[in-house]
Amino acid sequence: MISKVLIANRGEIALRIILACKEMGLKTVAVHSEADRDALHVKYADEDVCIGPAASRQSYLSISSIIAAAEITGADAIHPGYGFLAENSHFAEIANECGLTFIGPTPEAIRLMGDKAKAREMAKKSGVPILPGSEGPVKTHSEALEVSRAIGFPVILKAAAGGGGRGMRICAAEGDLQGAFDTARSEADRAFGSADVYVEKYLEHPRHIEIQIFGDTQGRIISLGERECTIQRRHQKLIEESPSPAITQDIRDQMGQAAVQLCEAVKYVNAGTIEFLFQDGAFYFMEMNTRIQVEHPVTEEVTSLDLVKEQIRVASGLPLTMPNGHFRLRGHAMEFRINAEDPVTFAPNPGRIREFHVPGGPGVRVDTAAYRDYIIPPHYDSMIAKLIVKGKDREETMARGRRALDLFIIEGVKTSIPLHRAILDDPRFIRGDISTRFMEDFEW
Ligand code: MV4
Repeated sequence: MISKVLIANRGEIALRIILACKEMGLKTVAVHSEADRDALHVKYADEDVCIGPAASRQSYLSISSIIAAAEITGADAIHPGYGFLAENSHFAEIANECGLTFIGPTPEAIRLMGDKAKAREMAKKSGVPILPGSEGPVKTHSEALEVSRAIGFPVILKAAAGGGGRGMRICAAEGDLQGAFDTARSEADRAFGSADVYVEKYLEHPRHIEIQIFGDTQGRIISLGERECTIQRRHQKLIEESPSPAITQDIRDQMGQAAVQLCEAVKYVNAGTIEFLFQDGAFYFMEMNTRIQVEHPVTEEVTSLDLVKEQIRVASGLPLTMPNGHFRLRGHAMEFRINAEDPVTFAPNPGRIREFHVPGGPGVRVDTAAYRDYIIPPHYDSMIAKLIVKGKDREETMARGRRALDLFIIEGVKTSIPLHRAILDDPRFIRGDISTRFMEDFEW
């Protein structure tokens, strides 16, 4: 059994994990960089260990420092959160070898799904729809050309070791292919240490819809419905919601079944997300994320589950608490990622928060590690709070979103609150008529 959990992360997700541990009667260990001495996760944890200087590479990404902190404090489990080492199979492996329970999937599952070309092959083998494209990576320009001609332009080249939008190149026509192939490969090589790229038919106006899944060590795998994550900018999600206004119960069942099939094929354990592109009534596998995600609260609000507690249960070898049978989403939820950034240019805007007041009232949840007079360090990402609202339907949820954003007070740093408020007044957003292009056309 787990009795002390080391949280290998910072910010709101470190806090979120501490809350789950407290409810389960587990002790917590925070790790922090020199820049995070005054961070809330350090104050809230039972014990804390400084693991290095501000730079992530020397602290939150330092496997040896984190494992040493676990040994010094006698922690018996590690929760990686999201980002940092969450999808590092080597970290999961070392934790396990040191006798620490990694609260997440197996190193093998992380490694397999981290290779996006292999994940695509696995999806195809398990009967999950994929877009037309290459079988595995394309090694030469002429191979890329052959595949592209067969499936028709436009196509997209994606780094096999990439994901989340990094290392992609769109090709409108044959003439673009040579250049795109070369730059995609060299970018992929530099960014991920592998030049492998694969080809896919490019969809012009898809939605990004993902399925939350969960597996336990008894071999049970369940789908917990979808999240609509189409509103993004530069591959950063801005707003997520569940259910998606575009998904019927029939499509939800089909996507859920496809996601479960893939997870069964890889014997997946713990929380995971299967990302799909959805366009013209059809869905296609895009990639799988082997971690708890930023937007998990949206699913929690429509399922009444605590996904972080389920992660810890499953890692302890206990079965999932969800009853067998069909899972129905109840009500509607939306999450707004509030970043310390210029809402127009999106440039990060770290510094001291002079005033901080979070909204409350019916249907409002705020996940944050920020407080008044907190100094946002410049070394990490700029998300300082997640506002999650829920209601009986999408309309009530949006009304609560407008009300909560209007009453959210953050002074001293610029934030994305005004941008979210403007999106909530956009007729296309209100109709649910969106695609991944939404922010390109958005004017305010
Ligand atoms: C695509 C696509 C269109 N067609 N693949 C972006 C994130 C990465 N996971 C894959 N991405 C895309 N892949 C095909 N075959 C369009 C995107 C894409 C996108 C997807 C989801 C949300 C926002 C996006 C913004 C630009 C491109």
